[in-house]
Amino acid sequence: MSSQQEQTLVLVKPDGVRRNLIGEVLARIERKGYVVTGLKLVEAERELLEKHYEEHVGKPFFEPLLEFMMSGPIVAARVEGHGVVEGFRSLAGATNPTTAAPGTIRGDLGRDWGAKVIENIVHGSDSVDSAERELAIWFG
Ligand code: RTP
Ligand code: MG
Repeated sequence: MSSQQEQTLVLVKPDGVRRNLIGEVLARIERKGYVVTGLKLVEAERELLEKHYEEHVGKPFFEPLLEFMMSGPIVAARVEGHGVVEGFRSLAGATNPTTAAPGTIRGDLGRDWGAKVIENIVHGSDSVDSAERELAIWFG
């Protein structure tokens, strides 16, 4: 990684993969000018997801969230660029796709399907520290 570059973890969640949105998500990242420096398709195991979502252990949506994240393959991407952590969160939009702003991934491509947990196509690390922790989990 070049000096002062920043990295983030982006996941295309199982709903995004099922809806054939891998290319759309990666295209938006690339059109913005960020660089994909790692990419893989993963069937995530519970143990990995419990680490990834450790901040949500004990919340009512934790079990449905894990079930959702184990419901199909996930695309994990390491994405690089100055300010990319905040920048990708901005591209992704708000957590709830019903109210996420149009122009964002979740706002343009997501909706409420009546699932037990919010299905919102992508994950992006929420801080530089989270990114470092999560990249270690998904990319070792
Ligand atoms: P993410 O971590 O996946 O990038 O999403 P986020 O920061 O916008 O949202 P966060 O609060 O970290 O929640 C993680 C994921 O859990 C699901 N969720 N469902 N009330 C609910 O049904 C609920 N709350 C959260 C979403 O999939 C959310 O992205
Ligand atoms: Mg989060």
